[in-house]
Order: sequence, then structure tokens, then C-alpha cells
Amino acid sequence: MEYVILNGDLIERSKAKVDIEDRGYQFGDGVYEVIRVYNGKMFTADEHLERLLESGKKIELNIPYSKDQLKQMLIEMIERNNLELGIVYMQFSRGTSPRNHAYPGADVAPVLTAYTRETTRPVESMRNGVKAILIEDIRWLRCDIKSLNLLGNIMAKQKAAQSGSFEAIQHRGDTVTEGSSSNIAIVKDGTLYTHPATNLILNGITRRKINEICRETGIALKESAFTKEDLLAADEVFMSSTSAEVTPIIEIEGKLIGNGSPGPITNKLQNLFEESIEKQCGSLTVKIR
Ligand code: PSZ
Repeated sequence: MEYVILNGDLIERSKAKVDIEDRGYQFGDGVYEVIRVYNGKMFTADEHLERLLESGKKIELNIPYSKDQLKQMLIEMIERNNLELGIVYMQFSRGTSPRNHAYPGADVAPVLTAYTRETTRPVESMRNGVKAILIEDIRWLRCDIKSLNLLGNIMAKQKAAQSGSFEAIQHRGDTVTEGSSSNIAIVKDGTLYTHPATNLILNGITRRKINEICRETGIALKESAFTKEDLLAADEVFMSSTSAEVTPIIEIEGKLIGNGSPGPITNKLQNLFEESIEKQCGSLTVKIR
């Protein structure tokens, strides 16, 4: 039996129903998070839950739980479902009320849903790298919010999938912003460049961990925007996300990055990222190398 969270309750999945006038369903009016689970333990749960509460504040959606209450609920669901390796998905919509663009009154409570899913680590693509396309970033100007509205992101990802690529790297004019569901970093002459945490990108938890690793280990880091030309001329390119961790990008729009195989700094960051997972969640059975 698989259990999910609906509002405060852990219930059987088949019994969990949401209303057709849920604002998440009708307007994409809500916020969400995806948290990785390794060895039955959540990785960087505090950071994800803090970002969820912040996303809520940014859209004036009052999440009626503390970080610790949310964490406790998720832990119970993970244990009940015996999830060892996978993800937790959690979202808050602004609640259910007769369709009207303006927010409902304070009497309407947000709707919380969460579930677990088993997923392995994508070790093949982490080892060998993936292909990407370039696409104009047509999203709104609050990409820092982890909103349920993902049309721009999913249309970009679909374009990548149709052309046999794994990720779509978005750019506003000449400036590279982020992937459809990942942050993008490049390495040039030993320095790592990644778009600063502004309104134009989601400040990824994986991105933050990688930046922290750079600072701790003396890898030169510049949180400054780079162009499409910089991207194509980079020595190394990688994407980062909760699911993809650090995944090398070895080809963009049919052009090889460097010699077309994952670079040394990317490999080093993968190893150090794995170490930080193991520190929090215990030994990984399947490793990148
Ligand atoms: O399962 C998946 O494919 C996942 S889990 C998380 C993501 C994809 N992507 C998160 C994300 C994003 O959607 C955008 C637009 N930018 C950056 C990221 C990376 O954020 P973190 O590192 O917090 O997952």
C-alpha cells in the first residue's frame, strides 16, 4: 500500500482526491518542492523546506506549518512507504474555492499534497554526459519562485526531448539563465561560472551545495552571468538538480564541449557532491565511479 499526504493526513493513495476547483489545478496557483531520498533519508531537507516557505511568502500564500512540522510529516510518509532511494514531491495550492482570479478569503486554507516515488540515480548520464539544445527563455520574471506554473519549462524540455537531447538550456537574448529543470554552470580556464541568484533563475539547492564545495576546496567560483558564446566555448559545462545531481553536458546544438567528454572539474565536483550525500545519508551502493 502506498501512502500520500493530503493536508495533515497520511492516507492511502487511492483515497486521496482533490477538488476540480483547486487553484493549483485551475491556475497553477501554488508552490512545490522535490527532495531527494538516499538510504531512506532526505538530503538537504532543511534547505528545500526553507525554500518552500519562502516561495509561499513570495506569492502571499501562507503555509500553515513550520519547517519542522513539514519535515516530520515527510519522514513519516517515507517510513510508511519504505522508500529507500527516490524522491518526495510536496506542493501547496492556494486552496479550493469558486473560480475567481483574485485570491479567496482567509477562510480558504491552502491544500497540501505530497507523495514519494522510487527513482534510481541517473549514473549512466552522470558518467557519460548528456546533450542539450539552446532555447530562448520565454518565462516570466519571477523564476526564483518554485511555482506550479511550469509551461515555459515543460515546453522547453519537450523541444529538447523531440530533438533527442536531455536538457534545454535557456537564454534571455545572449545571456544564459538556466536549464528547463536545472541550473547550468560552465568551467573556463579553471574558473566555474554560474548565473547569480536573481529573479531570473531558481536558486537550486544543488547549485548552492556545489558553490559551497567550490568555496571549501578552493575551486575558483564566479556567480556571474555568461553568454551563449561563452557556453559554447567553455572547457566544461554541467547541469545540476535534485535528481540529476551534477550531470555533464558534452554537446550543445550538435557542437562538442571541449573534447566531448566530461571534464576534470565536473568529475571532481561529482565526487565531492557524492561525499556530501554520504555524510548526510550514509553510504551509496551505486557510485558514479
Ligand atoms: O526530477 C527532476 O527531474 C527534477 S527534481 C528538481 C528538478 C528536476 N529541477 C529543479 C530546478 C528547476 O526546476 C529549475 C527551473 N532550475 C533549477 C533547478 C534545480 O534546483 P534544485 O537543485 O533545488 O533541484
